[in-house]
This record gives sequence, structure tokens and C-alpha cells, in this order.
Amino acid sequence: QTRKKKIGLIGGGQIGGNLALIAVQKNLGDVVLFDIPAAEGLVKGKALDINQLSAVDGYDCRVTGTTDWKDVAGSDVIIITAGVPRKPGMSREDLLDINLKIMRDVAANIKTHAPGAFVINVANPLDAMVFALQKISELPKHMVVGMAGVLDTSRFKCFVAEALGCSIRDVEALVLGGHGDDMVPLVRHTTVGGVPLTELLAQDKLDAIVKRTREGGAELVGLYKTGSAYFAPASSAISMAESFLLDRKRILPAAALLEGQYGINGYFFGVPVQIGAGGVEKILTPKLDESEKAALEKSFQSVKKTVDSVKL
Ligand code: A3D
Repeated sequence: QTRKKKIGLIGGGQIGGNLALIAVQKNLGDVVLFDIPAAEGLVKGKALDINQLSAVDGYDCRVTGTTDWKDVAGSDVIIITAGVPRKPGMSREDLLDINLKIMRDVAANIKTHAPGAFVINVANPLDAMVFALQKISELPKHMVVGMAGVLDTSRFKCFVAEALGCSIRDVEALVLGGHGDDMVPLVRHTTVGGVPLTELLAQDKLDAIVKRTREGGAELVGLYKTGSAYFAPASSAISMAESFLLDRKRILPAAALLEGQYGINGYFFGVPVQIGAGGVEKILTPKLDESEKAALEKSFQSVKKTVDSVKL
């Protein structure tokens, strides 16, 4: 006899609402959609709307909208999207002060109400927010991750599939490093149906895909104008939650606490990790050539600069 899983979503905005919908559609568990009192109507409305959709489509999981942290207690997984998104012209780092204030509140409440949860942070600047989350909540390092790599990798895969006119399902790729403009799409490691991508596309095309991937977030901000991407980020975070809840042991790129990998110690940074019932069960470190190492170091220096400016 297994009980239904519980998924706590902190932040009921654009990504939060989509997380709730996808979690229910995948029957992952009952969802608690939490936001601040000013957004009480928003989360209660989204919960009611999704519960009514469940009747049409026959889903068994329920969504509860709340502004009370007590309702989040006992969550198996928590996904944090509480925070302000970018507007055109802003960098993710511009969000640091305002989102850090929110993270202090959220992390302290997770520590009090749901210290046993596997927590996935989505709020930006990603690598600094997940660092603050783990320090403040004092949750074990293997129970805290940041979502960025799955999204960045899926953007990269999308552009590759478009360029080749092939199914995106056959593109295997990996984007390493921080969630910023100097993230590291590993072109040399990318395959399409088992064939190296470097044999299929000319260098100028590959360079253009890398550039578009790195600026993928800004491209969406430029189109939406009032905020940032939300469908693909929601799906990406759900794939991580699902791997934990179902003990899938998928290898997914995510920001995990590094302790010596690639010479990095004490920072969250994007690497391939195995996510299963034990949380982050393994960290993988693919071998890099000199130019890839240099690119990763550049990305790390950007992350380090932001993280070192975080005052907890
Ligand atoms: P938005 O639609 O504004 O939703 C954010 C929600 O957080 C709002 O409903 C707020 O009321 C709520 N909130 C604010 N303070 C608190 C608090 N203390 N406790 C609980 N909830 C609170 O934004 P969004 O959903 O579009 O984006 C959310 C975050 O995700 C932003 O920081 C984005 O920059 C970030 N984001 C990250 C990625 C990554 O790949 C890492 C991609 C896209 C967006």
C-alpha cells in the first residue's frame, strides 16, 4: 500500500501554474500550489481550474491553492519558482537582490515545514539561488538541486533537430556549467541517432546553434516582453521531480553542489547527475578537452562572482 506522493510548488505564477498542470496530467501526486497572500486568488483559481479539468480528462490527483506553509508540510518534492522573472534588457544577475530576499523567506520555511523534501530550485539567478537555498535551509546537499541544464539542453536539442530536419527524440546532447550566457553546450559530445553531430553540420551552423542556445532565455524574454519562458522550464523541472518520485535514476544535467569535481569546491554548478529516490545519487564528470575546460572555467568564474556577492 503506497500513499499518494505530495508535490509542493512554491510560487504559483507562470511556471508554477504549468508545473501544477503537468504534475496532475502525469499523475505524479497531489499538488499544493503556494504563493504569498497577495496572490491567494491566483493560486486558488489555478487549483480550481485544474481540478475541473481533471474531471474532463480523468486525472486522480488534486491541486490545492494555499498561502499557508502548513499545507506544504510533508511534501516529497518541492519546486521553487518564487521570484521575479526577467524583463527585456535585464540579465539574470539583475534579479539577485529581489529574489534573494524571497529565497531567504522560502528556504527558512522549507527548513521548518518540509525538511525531508527533495527540493528543486528554478528561481534566477539560478546557481546563486540554489546555493542560498541550501545554505539557509541546511538540507542535505543531495536533496537540493537547481533546474537549468535540462532546459538549456532541450533548447540546444530543439535547434539541432530544426537545423537537420530530424526528430528531436534522436538528439542526445549535454549543456554543462552555469545558467548564464557562457553556459557550455558540448558540441563534440552530441550525437544524432548515434552519429556525431560534428559530422552532420558545418562549423558555422554549429556556432550559430551554440550562440542561440546561450541566449535562449533572452530570446523568449524579448518575445514575451512581460516575463520569461514558462512551458519548457516547467516541463524540465517536472522531469527532475519525476525521476526522484519514480526512482527513475535518469542522468540529467542539473546544478548540484560540487566538492572537487572539475576543481570546483563548495559551489552549485551544472553537471550531469543521477536523480533517483536518494535524490542526487551520483555526479558525473565527462572528460573535457582543453577548449571545453576553458569554456567551463569561464562559466564558473561568472557563477562564482555572483555567488560570492551573496550575503546570507
Ligand atoms: P512569475 O509568473 O512572476 O511567478 C512568480 C511567483 O512567485 C509570483 O506568483 C509571486 O507572487 C510568487 N512569489 C513571490 N514571493 C514569494 C514568496 N515569498 N513565497 C512564495 N511565492 C512568492 O514568474 P515565473 O513563474 O515566470 O518565473 C519564476 C522564476 O523562475 C523567476 O525567477 C525566473 O527568472 C525563473 N526562471 C528560471 C528559468 C531557469 O531555467 C532556471 C527559466 C525561466 C524562469
